[in-house]
Amino acid sequence: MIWNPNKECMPREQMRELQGKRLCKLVQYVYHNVPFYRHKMQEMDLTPDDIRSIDDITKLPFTTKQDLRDNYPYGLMAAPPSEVVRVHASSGTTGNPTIVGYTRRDLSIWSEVMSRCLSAYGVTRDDTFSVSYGYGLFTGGLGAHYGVENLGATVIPASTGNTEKHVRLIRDLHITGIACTPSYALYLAEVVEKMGIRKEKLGLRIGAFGAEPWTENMRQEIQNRLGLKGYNIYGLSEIMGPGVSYECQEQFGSHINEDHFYPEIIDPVTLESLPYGTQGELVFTTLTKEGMPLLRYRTKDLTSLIADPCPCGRTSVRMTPIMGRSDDMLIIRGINVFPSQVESVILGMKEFEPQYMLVVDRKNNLDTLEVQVEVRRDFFSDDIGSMLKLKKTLSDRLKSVLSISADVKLVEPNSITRSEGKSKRVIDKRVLV
Ligand code: ADP
Ligand code: K
Ligand code: ZN
Repeated sequence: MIWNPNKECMPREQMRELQGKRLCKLVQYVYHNVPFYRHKMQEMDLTPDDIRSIDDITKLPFTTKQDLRDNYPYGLMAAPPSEVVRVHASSGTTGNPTIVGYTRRDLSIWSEVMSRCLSAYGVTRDDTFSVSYGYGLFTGGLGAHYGVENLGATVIPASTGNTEKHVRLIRDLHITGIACTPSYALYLAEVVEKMGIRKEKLGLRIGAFGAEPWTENMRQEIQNRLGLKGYNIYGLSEIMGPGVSYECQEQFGSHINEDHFYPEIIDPVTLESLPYGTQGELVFTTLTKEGMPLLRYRTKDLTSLIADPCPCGRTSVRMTPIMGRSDDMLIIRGINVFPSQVESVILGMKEFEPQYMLVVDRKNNLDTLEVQVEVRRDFFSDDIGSMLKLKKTLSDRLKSVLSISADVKLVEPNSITRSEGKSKRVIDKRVLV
């Protein structure tokens, strides 16, 4: 059940020492290989020799998503191109997408940490595991895929889509585990029910759910309907991808693979470090990454850390479920959506007023996005044909920018509430209890 007891159950003092050693090495490495960090440290009057233990980490500069965008595509890469063997990207916004690169060693560490997660869930070499995160630039698919292989279970690279076929495969190939977003798991449950297949006939045992926030109620719902046990998996492309942290059988917080990803909690406004137990913004330093190592990367994810030892025997720090993001990003069906992306599309079309509203909901257990937009008076008409055409044009453009479909609702001029202070562009009806 514990993939690497040496690391996962390491005494705290020893872990701090290991982290300190790795941090010193990391700081030397980025100082000499990433001009961005060298300049930042020089501005702060820091040299690599000022970092002697893990406690010195608070002296180091933060890294933000904006820094990654400003250095698009490869500006923060520390390894030479000849050493980089894989590239992934985080879903882009109006600006540049975030590109991350991996060396061979990075990929093997990624598989290692993924195997730790899967073992904690109870996956063994006898399991057949379906990876139903999207394969592609997104880290979810390939990240989980190689973790399953590394553990020695059989991987079924199902990806997303074609859900009925997937359900038949689950039944026919005796698939016992599945990695996907919680939304997809619920959708899958519906399709199973529609196909008239009893969950007992499916034989699913373990679910690795993540890539978007989900609640305890959601867990119960999925478990009841699919007849499996659902475990949290957390990660982000900038740090590695899935496998940064994982739930054990206790399911009380997610264990962080802290020999590779050092966690801190800060106040997102003052940037001060916060003690264990306090809610704030999660920050990670990649202690061992070679391709694109990051110092104190601000995730914008809001959580708190638990340092007490876990009854499972692992000694690593745990993070509580993500409460939300410190910015306005929406996660719809596991895909990041920024209101500004929608805005850029709408403002790029002359037919519309710059007045819009995003209504996010959950229907039939799948996230839905409705984009309401005001048609300019001179374009508004009773001719249904022309309105339908306009609606389709906008839908298509939104789809290509957001990579998910939005339901467009054209409304009359002046029908969306104006605001006098900060505008509210999002109504999120998904109740997260
Ligand atoms: P993209 O940016 O392309 O969507 P990422 O995988 O980098 O891909 O997205 C990472 C973000 O997804 C995290 O910062 C977090 O906000 C969210 N996330 C991932 N896993 C979880 C989880 N288990 N619970 C809540 N949020 C999660
Ligand atoms: K290469
Ligand atoms: Zn535990």
